[in-house]
Amino acid sequence: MGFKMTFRWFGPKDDNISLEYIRQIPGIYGVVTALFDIPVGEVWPEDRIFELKRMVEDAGLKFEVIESVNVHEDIKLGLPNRDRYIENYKQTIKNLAKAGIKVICYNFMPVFDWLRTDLAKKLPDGSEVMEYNHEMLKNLTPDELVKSMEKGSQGFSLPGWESYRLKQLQSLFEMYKDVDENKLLQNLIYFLENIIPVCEQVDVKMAIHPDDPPWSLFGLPRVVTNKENIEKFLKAVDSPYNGLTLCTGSLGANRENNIPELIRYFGKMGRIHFMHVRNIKFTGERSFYETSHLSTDGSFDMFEIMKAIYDIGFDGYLRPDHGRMIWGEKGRPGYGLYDRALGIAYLNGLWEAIDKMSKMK
Ligand SMILES: [Mn+2]
Repeated sequence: MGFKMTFRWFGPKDDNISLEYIRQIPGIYGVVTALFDIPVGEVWPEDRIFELKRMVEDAGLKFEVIESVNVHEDIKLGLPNRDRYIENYKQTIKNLAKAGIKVICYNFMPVFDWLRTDLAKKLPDGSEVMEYNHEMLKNLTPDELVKSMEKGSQGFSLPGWESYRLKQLQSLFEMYKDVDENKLLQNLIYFLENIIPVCEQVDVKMAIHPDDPPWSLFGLPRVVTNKENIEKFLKAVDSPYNGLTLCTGSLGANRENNIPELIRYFGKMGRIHFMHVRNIKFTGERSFYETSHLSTDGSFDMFEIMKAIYDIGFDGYLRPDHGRMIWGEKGRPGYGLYDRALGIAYLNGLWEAIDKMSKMK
């Protein structure tokens, strides 16, 4: 028993970290990756998936999790066009299944994916971290936010921040005027009702990523935010294939979300297929920066989080999430090699201790 440790990799063209380096991280099982150049809504071609699979497997790593297959905005908006995009999504699921993919991570966030107000906040020790300052965000327009994210990206593409989509910002906001939280939830359920039977057929589990941060921004609705909301769409399409990516840093940004409790709750339902584990340090009611993974550096008790993952008998996939930039590394904000590798060593250490202590009793 035990989980499978993975590492997010952005592919041969857009990641400065090589698969050879990733393979040298102690305890690594595989990478989670994607075809980042396929426009959202299009079918992922089989030959491209197999090409990626070969590359990963030739490096001695497993290729079993995709993060992410993004959902077309028309599906989230519930536009008549959505059925065409859902058909494409189903075909992508089938193509991924043929290549041995077991879990697909995705999200259902309108317009913006994850967001931060500073992608390189300098800490006293010289390391750089990503920060979310709620007061600062309230004073930004959506356009200003996009500009600041692009400026901080160090020239790397940021996952979920595709420029073609952000060019249509005005019209997207216009279209979301009639979509409230309940409508968005209904659109998510419609999507799941359509794709989950395919997932059951081909044995691919869907794992929705929580909204980051887990509250409404710029008046846009958000639904993957807390226990009650998550339970609604898990129960509405009641299949083990309709599951979660439980991201501790995203859900935990809302202080009312008790992460170890949520892990136990949804874990016992058999609905957690993928774990993102990271720590954050609160600087205000809704403000925080992303620390190293260590409990004493942040606001979460990482021992309690790993203990909950252990206690539910988790045998799915897990990865460290955003790390700091340290040791002079230049790279995609949140996705450097060094600090995420340190995170893995630490999480593996906690796990070994928990495992051995539990067996001593
Ligand atoms: Mn995450």
